[in-house]
Amino acid sequence: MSVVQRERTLRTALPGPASQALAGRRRAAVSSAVSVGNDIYIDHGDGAILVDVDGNQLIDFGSGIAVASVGHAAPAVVAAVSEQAARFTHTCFMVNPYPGYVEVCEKLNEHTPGGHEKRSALFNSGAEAVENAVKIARAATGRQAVIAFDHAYHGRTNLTMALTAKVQPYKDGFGPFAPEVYRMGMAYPYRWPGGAERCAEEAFAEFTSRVHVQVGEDHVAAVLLEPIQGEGGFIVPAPGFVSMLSQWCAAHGAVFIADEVQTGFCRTGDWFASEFEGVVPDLVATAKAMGGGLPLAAVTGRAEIMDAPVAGGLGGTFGGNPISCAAALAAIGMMEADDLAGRAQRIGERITGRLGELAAVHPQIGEIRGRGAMQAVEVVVPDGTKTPDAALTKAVLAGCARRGVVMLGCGTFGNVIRMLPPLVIGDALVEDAMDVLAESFAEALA
Ligand code: PLZ
Repeated sequence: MSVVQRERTLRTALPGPASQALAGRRRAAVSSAVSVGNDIYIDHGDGAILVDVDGNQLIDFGSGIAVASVGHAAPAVVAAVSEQAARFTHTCFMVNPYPGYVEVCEKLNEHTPGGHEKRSALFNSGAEAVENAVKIARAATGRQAVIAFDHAYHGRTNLTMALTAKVQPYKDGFGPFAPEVYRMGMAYPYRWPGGAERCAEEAFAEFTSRVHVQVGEDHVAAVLLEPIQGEGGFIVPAPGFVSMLSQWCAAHGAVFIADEVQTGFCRTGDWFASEFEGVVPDLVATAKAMGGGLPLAAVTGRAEIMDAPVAGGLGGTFGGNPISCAAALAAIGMMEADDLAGRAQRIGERITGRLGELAAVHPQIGEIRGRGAMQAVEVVVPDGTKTPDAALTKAVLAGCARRGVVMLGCGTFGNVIRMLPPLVIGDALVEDAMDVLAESFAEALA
């Protein structure tokens, strides 16, 4: 099933006839509320290549939203999954525990920031991890208020919808939302009214004063932040903002929760993005890449906080499924053995080099930002106003899709193109995908 040549090859126009037939069946069978970026149906994958049902080979620059960091059908993951499936697929850890769950928790405690004593608990999805982190913080502090930020994305369950900032499409028609969630301004350098240099200090000053006026410091159970915001537009907080928030939490007895669901597991060039500023979060929520493509999520943190909820207070039927744990151990093993964090840095350098060339000819690229293999461009009207250009963004993404490169958009204003290739991608595929991005920009602007 592995591909003969790891390269982009198109046999049909995209989407091809077999994909188009499936698209018709999808419209008849699948709720239209679950939308699809491109109706290109996948048959199998290999590394950073996805092969569709018409035999076209696509370059994956999205990794299924930052999941396939170790690549598609990584042999170590395939072997671990097959082996575990033949042993047993489920017992429920709360009924009959098994070694894999414990081993994944040990790995999480080892790799997350900080040398303090830690504990972990496993769940199924990023939203579930974030929601449990809030439960744990509330149990540990005896407080209720949770602070989240503009442009934040934390999930689609009721509590995480309340924590997510963007209304359209995530919250539209789905209220009422969970109470005791307070939203503060994000230190978003590109759009900070006072300019990027003053962004961290001013955003933090605004944070402290608004918390004092609206919430009361003693009521804050947790401050929840993505160390680089993902869905909100790959917003890298102004330097210093993350550490100021974490210090504020320490000073006021609040739990600092880093949502590393998208940034975690080598994506940004470190095991976790919090490490970049030397921040040690009290709790870290993880999911996505840790499972090597299988659903698995976790909360990891200070032992005294993690052990605060009542015994039996955390759990779930499927949390820490044995096959997901086996896949995670194989994926984490690859990250360790192949230094995928180092690889993410080099991928990032290659991508930003190419993006710099592109920005030099297209003033529509307002900003290039990101870290490691998590890079993006913000697309604007080139008249000095920074007006978001969602239409151009959409046209460029459509051009990439037609040429066989899976590239994702994001951003509160729908005007960010993000690059999240598998960390095992080869240089030639990165270059080819960046050529396609350049062609798609040129075409959309012609
Ligand atoms: N926290 C930082 O990025 C998931 C969502 C895509 P789940 N991001 C992709 C969509 O439209 O649903 C995400 C994230 C951060 C939490 C989550 C939620 O993770 O595994 O999707 O629940």
